[in-house]
Amino acid sequence: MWGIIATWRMALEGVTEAASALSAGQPTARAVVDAVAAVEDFPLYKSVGYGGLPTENGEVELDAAFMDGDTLAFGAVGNLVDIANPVRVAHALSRQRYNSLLVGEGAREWALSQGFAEKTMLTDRAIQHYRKRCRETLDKGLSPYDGHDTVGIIGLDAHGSMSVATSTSGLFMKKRGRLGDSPIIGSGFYCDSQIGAATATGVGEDLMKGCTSYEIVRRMAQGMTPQQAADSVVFELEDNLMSRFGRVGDLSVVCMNNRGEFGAATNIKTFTFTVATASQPLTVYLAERRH
Ligand code: SD4
Repeated sequence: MWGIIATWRMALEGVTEAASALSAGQPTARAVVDAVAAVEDFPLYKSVGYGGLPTENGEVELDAAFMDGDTLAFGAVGNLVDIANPVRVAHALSRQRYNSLLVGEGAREWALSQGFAEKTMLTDRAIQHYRKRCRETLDKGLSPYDGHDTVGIIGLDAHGSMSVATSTSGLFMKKRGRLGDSPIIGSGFYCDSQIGAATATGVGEDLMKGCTSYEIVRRMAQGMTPQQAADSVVFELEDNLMSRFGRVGDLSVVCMNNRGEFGAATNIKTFTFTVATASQPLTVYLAERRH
């Protein structure tokens, strides 16, 4: 069995390539990292990699992670500025024994020392979009933190190995130095080849409160199906935060177990995700709020 699942439709092109690599028996790490890097490279996605929206002070600070489900090794970067593919830096860090999570200038220095390419990640289009959204947010009284599109991809290869990777420019209007869940192990991603993997997208400040991805994997280990684990974690977290604070941000997750069974849950109206497995062709699904 092999399988791949990704948040959002934007991952479609990368996932298509990854699915053919996995079906040809290629290892999961490469398939997943290449698929996330394809999303990072695409200039029209405003929430990931090149063309991502800047922080308040005009820099594109990117977060990314990679986790190997065989060894539980992970690597992650936060607030990385002007390096072409944060997910590749995260993957390289997962091979180090220490310094698994590097942020800011230190992450950039390490990436450069390893030969990763510098690239100006801020585009004119992103600047214009940022300004337009700021105006709309003020004019319409919207919350600046609404809307989300982090890419998270889980792969299962024909040898039974699993991995997960994430990449994001974080929340719109975030402050300089702000980290969300995407580079935080257990929150934005978790992967154990003996069980399964999960990844999240939405308001990191809330996803982190539930250690969301770890909790989904833990529930799969206890015998829940991926769908049961995804639904129960998202809606229990939502109820918990609503009862304590009276508000909750967007929470969306996808997960897969090591048999290629998958699940997805969201507390927003609709959330798209993409799946392909040995037993089903590439499909874009629309998850709906079910609570
Ligand atoms: C974060 N979870 O930084 C990410 C945001 C997200 O598209 O999903 N953005 O909190």
